[in-house]
Amino acid sequence: MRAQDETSTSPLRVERLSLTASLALAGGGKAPFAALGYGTPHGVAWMPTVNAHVLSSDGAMADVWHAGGARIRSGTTGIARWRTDGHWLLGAIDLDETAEKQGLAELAHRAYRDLFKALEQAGTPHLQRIWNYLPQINADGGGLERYRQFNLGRQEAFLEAGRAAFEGAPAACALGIHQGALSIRFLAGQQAPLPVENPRQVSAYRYPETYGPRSPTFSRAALADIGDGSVALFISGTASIVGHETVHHGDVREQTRETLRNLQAVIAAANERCSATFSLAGLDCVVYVRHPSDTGTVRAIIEQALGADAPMSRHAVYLEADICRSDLLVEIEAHAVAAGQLRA
Ligand code: 3EB
Repeated sequence: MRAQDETSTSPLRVERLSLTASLALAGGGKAPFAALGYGTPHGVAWMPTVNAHVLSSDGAMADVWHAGGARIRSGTTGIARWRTDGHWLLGAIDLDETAEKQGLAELAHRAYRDLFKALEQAGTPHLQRIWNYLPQINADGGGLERYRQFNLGRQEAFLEAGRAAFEGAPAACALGIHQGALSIRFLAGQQAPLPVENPRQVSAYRYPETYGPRSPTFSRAALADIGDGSVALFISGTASIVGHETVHHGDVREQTRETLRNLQAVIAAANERCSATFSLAGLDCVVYVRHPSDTGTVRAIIEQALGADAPMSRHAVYLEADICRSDLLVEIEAHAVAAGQLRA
């Protein structure tokens, strides 16, 4: 391999592990590149966590990301902390609103401004995927729902930074947590991923104004070349929305079924854009359930649809969270890796 190739490739990999198994990776004092914890302890620098109750019986879990670069650097940019191997970056922002004078729109704006600065500073300019967790997402924040305030500040920051706020926006999810900090996690790299939309849904960045003065900033999914002949599929938070409207109000069973149809549709659209073949059954997903008492019902429908032995059924992490529309009861986000290449 030529020296140039060595510096230009750094395969990215991900594995979903129990808390114990993921912490064991850090034995010998060498932490992995980075991880996203679900119900994991606070204060593990390489494993930012989500302040949400884990509803699945396996307890705390983590998606551990491995990056191929030889040297891992960590840093902070304003309120953003990050780790990079020089090719990939995983960052986190945790902003305690109670200590701030600003409203959520301003805080989201500030958080994303620092996020973009961090990407520039670390030399990994392209966002691959974002995870947003907002305390009290559906609560009113002075005449405007907090999620809608968040959308205001987020879109403004994208526009100000000259980043794609419509076509080409990164894949993302935005969930509500009961308490804690405004938490944003982000994965970035050196090449722009390929955005994917869902033909059953209006693009979220084109939602009509009835959903708020500024539209949400995300694509339905994104495909990324992650090296060594593999493609990653990042699927944004997906819910029971057809067109731009919530369907199956108050019916968690049908909302789950509609969500699975939406996931199927976005996977089919993604498969058109690459030579890899992704399937619903093979996703590593996080299932966000508004009412913990619905967990058994949601799980039963997923297992009915895919079989209890499907990797998606076995690896799913269930978290208690509010969804960004108060009429949504369930949302699923996911990632998967498969052999193949992006189509030009
Ligand atoms: C939806 O389809 C459901 O604001 O970043 C899904 C994924 C949702 C991402 C976001 C919101 C976001 O509109 C909500």
